[in-house]
Amino acid sequence: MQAGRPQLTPVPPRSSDPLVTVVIPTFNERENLASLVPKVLRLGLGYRVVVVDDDSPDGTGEVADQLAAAFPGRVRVLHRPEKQGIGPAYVAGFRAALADETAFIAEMDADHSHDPEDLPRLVAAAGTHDLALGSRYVRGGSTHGWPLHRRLISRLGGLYARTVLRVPIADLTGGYKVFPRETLASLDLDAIRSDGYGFQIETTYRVLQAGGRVAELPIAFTDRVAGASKLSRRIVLEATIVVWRLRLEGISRKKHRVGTAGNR
Ligand SMILES: Nc1nc2c(ncn2[C@@H]2O[C@H](COP(=O)(O)OP(=O)(O)OP(=O)(O)O)[C@@H](O)[C@H]2O)c(=O)[nH]1
Ligand SMILES: [Mg+2]
Repeated sequence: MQAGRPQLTPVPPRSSDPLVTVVIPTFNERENLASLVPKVLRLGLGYRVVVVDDDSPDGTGEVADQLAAAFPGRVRVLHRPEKQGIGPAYVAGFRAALADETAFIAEMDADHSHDPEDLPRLVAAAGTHDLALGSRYVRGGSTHGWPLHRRLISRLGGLYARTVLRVPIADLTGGYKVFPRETLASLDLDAIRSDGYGFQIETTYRVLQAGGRVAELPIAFTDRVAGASKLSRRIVLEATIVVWRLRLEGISRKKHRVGTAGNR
């Protein structure tokens, strides 16, 4: 494991550092997590990580514990007893993040598809909006390394969700987001039951429904570095149903205010 040199004394962040808690759900991401977490922590002393591991058979949970020991006070690990899906993992991680002092809560995949270097830009946008999305499908955004069928599922899924929900968001299914604390605290996390893509659609949609301003910033998304995909037919099917549940809840009637933060 390359968890970096242990920091013996936790260093309190300077008041100028924004406190950002990055929630990373993991299932069999041993190799990826060991190299990702130090990259996130290097962004600044205000950055913290919460890993939510669902008892990964490959020992990701132990790697996460080693990272927590190597970076005391900056890495927390939630161990859940079994694979329960990315949606419930995020909800558990969000609750843990909100229980601590933090100004922003970020979510990102463990597999290096999301570049930590984009985080400060997303955090800056979240400072002036109610949610900042890392977007593959706005000008300047891109996807690398995905085969045609993955690109099609993603593109068509996004188009479908956007059309049914009538929201002007180019990347509704992406999982790289930064919430200001107040936004996340105001969401009824108990009410969010969806998983996978559905979870990403639902959280963004609920922010819009509450009148929140959402910024979409371009990111370069890269196919996972190591490990296997957890995308399944069930996750795609669930998302197609979630979109209609949200629409039929009648919550699409409110006015949306959407801002773009552009390339900052
Ligand atoms: N805790 C937890 N994490 C999960 C679960 N399913 C997926 N994840 C994690 O959620 C993140 C996104 O999952 P991915 O498998 O990368 O899904 P994807 O990005 O749609 O697909 P690929 O990148 O092609 O594999 C990764 O960090 C996974 O390890 C789960 O059931 N529980
Ligand atoms: Mg991935």
